[in-house]
Amino acid sequence: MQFTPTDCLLIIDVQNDFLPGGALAVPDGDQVIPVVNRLAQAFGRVVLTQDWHPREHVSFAANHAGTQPFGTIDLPYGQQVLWPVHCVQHSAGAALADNLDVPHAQLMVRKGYHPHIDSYSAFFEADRKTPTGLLGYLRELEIKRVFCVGLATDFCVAWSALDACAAGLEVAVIEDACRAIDLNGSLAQAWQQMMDAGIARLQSPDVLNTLS
Ligand code: VGL
Ligand code: ZN
Repeated sequence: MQFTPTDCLLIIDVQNDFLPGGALAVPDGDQVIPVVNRLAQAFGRVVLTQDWHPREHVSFAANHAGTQPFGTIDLPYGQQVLWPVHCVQHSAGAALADNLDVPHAQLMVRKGYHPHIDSYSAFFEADRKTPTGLLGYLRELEIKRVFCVGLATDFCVAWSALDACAAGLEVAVIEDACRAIDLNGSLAQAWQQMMDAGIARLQSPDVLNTLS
């Protein structure tokens, strides 16, 4: 695969709280790091996202009396999964993984900072209307193709990939550079939605071995 200046690697939420031992640990989440580092070397354009919640965030079970993490509640914008407190602004858990090695990343998009709306997607908050600004950035730089990697496959990666696709970008998800939470079948459902949307499901060796 030939990378061009119109390609972008989008590295989603590779943050301490999503790694083993973190507040919302994704199983084997740390295993994406060497894969992401290797992939990143092949891209000139790299964008990072950072889940970045205020302590009073609506997605935290701890902020809704009588609820438990991994349950759901209905909010004005739809159903919201309740999570353990995670990625609190300025906390160590919100920091990017120490061994993530992408010095050439140009932009970091923070998301989920509004107290009353979650934002799995790097493009739009959970109301599906409020933009983060990432689409405008990519459009101004004439990016045509986005490769999504990171955590978690079935939440922030899938929602970002689906929004990028709906915005008219060509989208691939590099499966072995992602790990999933897999809550009540969410991983299979996410792949089904991504396949239906025409998103490419790639493996990192396919991507890297074909580099010139
Ligand atoms: C994520 C749940 C809550 C993710 C973020 O990065 O996939 N999942 N916040
Ligand atoms: Zn979150």
